[in-house]
Amino acid sequence: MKTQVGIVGAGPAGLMLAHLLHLRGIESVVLESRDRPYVEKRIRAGVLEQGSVEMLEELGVADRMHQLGLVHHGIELGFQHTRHRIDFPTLTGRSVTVYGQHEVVKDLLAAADQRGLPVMFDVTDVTLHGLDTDAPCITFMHEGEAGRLECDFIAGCDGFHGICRPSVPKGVLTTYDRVYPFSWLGILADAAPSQNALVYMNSDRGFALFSMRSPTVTRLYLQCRNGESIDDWSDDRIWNELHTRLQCSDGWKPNEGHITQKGVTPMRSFVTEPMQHGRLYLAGDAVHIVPPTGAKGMNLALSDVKVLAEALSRFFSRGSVEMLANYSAICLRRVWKTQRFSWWMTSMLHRDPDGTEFDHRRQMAELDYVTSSTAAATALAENYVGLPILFS
Ligand code: RFL
Ligand code: PHB
Repeated sequence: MKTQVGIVGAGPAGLMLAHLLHLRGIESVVLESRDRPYVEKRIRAGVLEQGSVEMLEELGVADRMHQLGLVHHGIELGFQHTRHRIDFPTLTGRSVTVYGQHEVVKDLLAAADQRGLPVMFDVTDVTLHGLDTDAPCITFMHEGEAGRLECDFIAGCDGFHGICRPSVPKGVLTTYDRVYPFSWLGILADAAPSQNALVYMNSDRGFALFSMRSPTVTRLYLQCRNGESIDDWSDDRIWNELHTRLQCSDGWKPNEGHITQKGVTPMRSFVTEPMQHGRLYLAGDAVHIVPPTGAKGMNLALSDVKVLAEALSRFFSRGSVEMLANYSAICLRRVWKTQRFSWWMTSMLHRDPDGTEFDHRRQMAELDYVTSSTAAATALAENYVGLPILFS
């Protein structure tokens, strides 16, 4: 098999790249290790920056998102039992859309079917070859047969646990990371959201987040200890803890409902540089991870592939290698600003188990500042709705 771009991974990054390339007349094949139902049901991110929404619109795959997505014009920051609104349109003229990542993936896959874009599921033993040459290739197993995909370029969109980043020879990449001393316990509940704004709450017992997926489904998160077992969290314990942490002096609280999904996610900040080696270009979680507090992971994955698609298009249409050579440097400017924002939100809102009363008082001062100064609130809002995607 031959194609122009071999894409490893059918997450948001890999699928979006396949569509962006198709729009530019460039062929690709996507290889995915999981089966399609698993990929379409994997519950993860929920917030789309306006730039991500515009990307889906540009691709003509935004109909379901416009129908089912919830446009949010702000978020609330809570501390000392009071919620404070950060209003995005007033501060930035932009907004975000709450729409599940698995819905985005479903929409991209449905459109790939319609447009005849090849996506192969259940592929195993994916191995990269010839990254230092002009003719790299990917070997794999599919339905019991050995496959070989010859390509001009390989896009490594296979997430944090993928094989693309580890395929780069030792000594080429440098990793910068931070592991946080806490995790998130997340639930989905069949309960109508009790208000339409997300609430990021700093409470004495740790962080809590009120979010949603639809008019009938609430998404909630609690800061918990690293290594915590989900078996130790009965539904009653989860609701009690949520009510205690989210308790507000105006009486607001989330509605309870049947918990349909729960899990624990560790938190880390992670960047590998450069984002490219030879003819392998890494994008999304394959090359950087942000803690979820800023709602940035999927959006950052999408902005990487937007840059990559443009760079590949300049190569295939006019033989220009300049943007491809600068791919990593271009992306890293936005990646590091997004890392900074996600780290900052995380540090401002969580209770550090090793923190002191000094740290706590500094956090309260920071929240007071962000919610009372237009300059500080604008800085938060412009990062949350998404910084511009840079092309140079
Ligand atoms: P993905 O989504 O991990 O997709 C990678 C794909 O590659 C496949 N794969 C392989 N395929 C072939 N061969 C191999 N050897 C392979 N190894 C792996 C995998 O099966 C998978 O299909 O990476 P991508 O595309 O870079 O997308 C990144 C996002 O998924 C991630 O950043 C977000 O989910 C992070 N995130 C959030 N991001 C946001 O923008 N907004 C949010 O509100 C938000 N909330 C979250 C989040 C992530 C969370 N968890 C569970 C980590 C909330 C949570 C709780
Ligand atoms: C979610 O709804 O899953 C969600 C929302 C905001 C975040 C993280 C996750 O910051």
